Amino acid sequence: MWTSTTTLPEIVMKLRAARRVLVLTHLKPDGDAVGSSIALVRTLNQPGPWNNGGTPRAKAWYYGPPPPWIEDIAGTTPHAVLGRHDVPGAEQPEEPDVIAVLDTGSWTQLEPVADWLGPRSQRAIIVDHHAQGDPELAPLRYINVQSAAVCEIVAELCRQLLGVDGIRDLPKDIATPLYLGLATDTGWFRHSNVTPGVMHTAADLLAAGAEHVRLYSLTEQNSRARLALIGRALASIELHCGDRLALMCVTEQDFRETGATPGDAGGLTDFTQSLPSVQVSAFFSAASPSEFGLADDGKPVTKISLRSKSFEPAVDVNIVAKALGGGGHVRAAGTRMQATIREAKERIIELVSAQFAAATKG
Ligand SMILES: [Mn+2]
Repeated sequence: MWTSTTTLPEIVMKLRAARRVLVLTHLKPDGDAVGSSIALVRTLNQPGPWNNGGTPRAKAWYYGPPPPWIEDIAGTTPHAVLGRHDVPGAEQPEEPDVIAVLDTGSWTQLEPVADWLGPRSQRAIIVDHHAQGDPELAPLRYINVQSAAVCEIVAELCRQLLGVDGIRDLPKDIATPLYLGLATDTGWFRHSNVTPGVMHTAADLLAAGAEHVRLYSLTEQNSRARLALIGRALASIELHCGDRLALMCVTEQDFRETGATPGDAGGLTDFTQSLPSVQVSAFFSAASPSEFGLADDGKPVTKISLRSKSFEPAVDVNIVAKALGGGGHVRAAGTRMQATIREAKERIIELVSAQFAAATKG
């Protein structure tokens, strides 16, 4: 069962007792993944009674193409960006006592380190807010699907680890990456996952000095290549299911001709949600097998991102993504298929039509 098996105070005890902690997160780390992992590493490396006066003992690993701003956020905080051919653990001969896995709990999202993590999974602790995961990945799991971002949970974890009264008392360099995760997972506080709790946490992080203006300009900038790619994507929009389903795509040719990279295709799924008739948005992007740690056997890979508006009849896009081997949340989910964009579109039309039919009946 994908449920919590532990509490934050118990995780705090384990982390405080650990001599070395490795922090892992999902492939192609986003703002929540990078923000939560950097915040936790900085917290564990803070000078304190639990780490012999401040010897750095925690480190984060990233894999899959990282966002262009990763070094600006991570700075000198111990971290490694593993390349496709890097062997996990080669540069870290000392074994971690605890492996903290943040913002995911599924083997497919940890593909590049799965072989390394497998025999060490008894030492892993998952902190996640996703609706699905692989329970056998770690015996200790703290999962809260109500949390808008894993950074919302990790903010409280950092508070308890440092033993401060409130989130507003966290050091500025810990508050800033936490704010990044909260902001990006809520679409800068616009999505349906925004709650009073999210705003309270955001306010506390701002009070702690989170550099929100720097974060926004750092992560929300467009390059000319990305704007050209957005132009291609907008030109590709198709409507189905009585204008309730919007499809948008970027092909391998679009990437080549605009000079855009896979990282430039982020956040495009939200564009078609601005059409009043649209309830479900699907975005298809040509991907290289290596992006997902797959062998390149010449088969095309299509990445699919799904969004659903919350008005009735509500469509659960997590069910759609799950049917294709992916997952996520009710309103935002994703998957990948070894298929052409055309084939992937057909499957999505089929699955979303079935969801509309079910929603109307129910
Ligand atoms: Mn997240």
